[in-house]
This record gives sequence, structure tokens and C-alpha cells, in this order.
Amino acid sequence: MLIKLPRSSECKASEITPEGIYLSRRALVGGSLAGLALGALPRGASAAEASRYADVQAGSAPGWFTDKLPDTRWQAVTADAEAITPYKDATHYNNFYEFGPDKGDPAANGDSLQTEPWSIVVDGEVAKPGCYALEDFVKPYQLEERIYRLRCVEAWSMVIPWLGFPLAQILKQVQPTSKARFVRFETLKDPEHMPGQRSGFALIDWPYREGLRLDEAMHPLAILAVGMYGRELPNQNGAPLRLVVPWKYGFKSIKSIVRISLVAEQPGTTWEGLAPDEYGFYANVNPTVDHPRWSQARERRLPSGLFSPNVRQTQMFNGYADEVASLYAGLDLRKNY
Ligand SMILES: Nc1nc2c(c(=O)[nH]1)N[C@H]1C(S)=C(S)[C@@H](COP(=O)(O)O)O[C@H]1N2
Ligand SMILES: [Mo]
Repeated sequence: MLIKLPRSSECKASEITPEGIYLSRRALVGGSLAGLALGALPRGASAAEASRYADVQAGSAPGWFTDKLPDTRWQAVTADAEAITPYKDATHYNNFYEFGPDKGDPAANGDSLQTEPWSIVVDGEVAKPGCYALEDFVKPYQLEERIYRLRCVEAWSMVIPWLGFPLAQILKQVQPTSKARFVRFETLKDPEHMPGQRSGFALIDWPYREGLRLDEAMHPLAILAVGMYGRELPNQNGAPLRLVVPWKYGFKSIKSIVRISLVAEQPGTTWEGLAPDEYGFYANVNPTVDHPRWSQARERRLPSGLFSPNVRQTQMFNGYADEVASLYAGLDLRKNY
């Protein structure tokens, strides 16, 4: 069945799920992150926390974001002693093909993305489908700072302090039916404001799509992010809402999401569709399964210059094996790459 894909501007005022109804559906869930470095910082230490990142360019945060920030659980998950990537690198070395193929294109062209108003459709195999204004969609959730490694399939990596909340919280709220086995995500399609969607360069069948198995999506490490480095997400990093799945290659962490669908069958995804021999549905970080054209055993931790290479061993599941390996018990990771 072909379903028309709504753009944020196509989620009409009359279709927006009223906030009151949404909030009354609230069913918050906790998740276990045993074994991870859990921060001991008290809640509310915000101003100082948000400003602990040097050289962060001030944005123009929407009201819903500034309202939530003081209640953030800072350093809810940390990356042990690993240094956080400088803000400049995290925001000027990006993959976001909607804005062009080069690493500098998303920063150069991202300003044209219109992130307000923004709405999100939740549909498919759920008891409570809806079309939400972003501010209502995120309102029930406390922001948490999650400092995660990000490993791109191209063999570079960063450490990024995200601000977001577990994807599981939203999923529980919309109540997946017994048929729901996968979650499918879709980025905005808006060629007028996304120059990469106007050029045929990438051969991508827009919009960009990603997916997770439902149990992966429910894992407490999988988050929806609305910010990073103590501020709202810059456009080049996927404003206003993106997925972050730290144990998978970066292409799974889809940016600028407008639609989340619960589905029965494994959904087609953008990179798997383009080159199925090179990019699989699972895309778990795995140093023992090489890309057909390069090794995945090592990675360049950015910033990494020609004369100061910062090369390190890639870790199984990007260092999150203790938390996520059980999701894949009995699965042949060589076949299901
Ligand atoms: N919509 C969309 N999401 C995307 C991409 C993209 O091109 N389009 N690139 C992916 C890839 S390959 C990576 S490595 C990460 C990069 O995230 P960052 O720029 O915030 O570091 O975004 C992912 N999400
Ligand atoms: Mo990537």
C-alpha cells in the first residue's frame, strides 16, 4: 500500500493531535543501563553544565527547548575517559546528503532548512497514531545528556554529547500493536530547502529512510535527540529531531525526522537499497566484518590530521557490547551485517 508522505507543512492544523490527549496517554518507562558510566550530577545544574563546552556557537533555540533545558539530567551516560570531539568538528564534518555530498556541505547549506513549525506523524501498527507538533511531541520527556561514540561506516568517529530521551518512551506511549515488529523512520522531503534533493548526485530515492527492529528501538541506549553540546541541534546535525543509535554505523542515525511508522515487515532503508552488498539493515559496528572496499578494524577519531593521525581500534558494537550483544544472540552477524 502506498501511503502519501506528509511533509511537516502538510500536517494540517486540523490533523494535529491535541496536546491534552497526547499528555494523558503518558506512560513513561524506565530502562536499565547497568554497566554504563552513569553520571552522578544532580539535576538542575544547567547553566554551568550547558556552558562547559568551549567554542559552542550560540543558536536561536526554540522556546520549548529553552524551557526543557534546566531540567536536563546532565551526563546521564558518559563515554568514560574519552575526549569529546570539538564542537567545530562535529558541526563541520557531516554526512547529510540532503544538503550535498561533501563533508562541508551540510554546514554551508543547512541554514535553508525550515525547522519551525515542525510536525511528526506516528502511524502504522500502533493503537494511538497521531500527527504532533514537535513541541507537544517532546513535552512529556526529560532531556538527558548522552555522551556517545559515533562511528561512521566510512571509518571515522567522534564523541558527541547529545541531548535527548529514550526512543522507547515515545514508542510505549503510542502503544505498538501485536503486529508491530519494526520501526521505520523518514526524513523530511523538501527539495525547495534541501539542495541535495534537487540534484541527482546521490541517486537517493528521497526521502532518506531508516529502520530498526522493535526490540532494538526499545533498547534504552537508542535515543531521539533534539540537542547537542548543551544547545539545540544545529541543522547540519539533523535538527530538530534525529535518531541516535550508538552501537550501529552512523547512517542508521537518521536526521530531521518527520515520520515514525510501526510496521510488521522489515522496512527498506536508504543505504541498503542503494548498495545491499555494502550496507546491511543491521549495520552494527563490527571490527571483524569488513566493508567490501575497506577494513572496519580501525577508525580515525576526529580531529585527525595527516600529520597527527588519531587512529584507534574499532570496538565490537562500538563499545556497547555489554549492553546490546544479547539483542543478537543466535544471529549470524557475518550474514546480517
Ligand atoms: N537524513 C539523513 N540522515 C543521515 C544522513 C543523511 O545523509 N541523511 N547521514 C548519516 C550518516 S552516514 C552519518 S555518519 C550521520 C552523521 O551525523 P552527524 O553529522 O551529526 O555527525 O548521520 C546519518 N544520518
Ligand atoms: Mo556515516
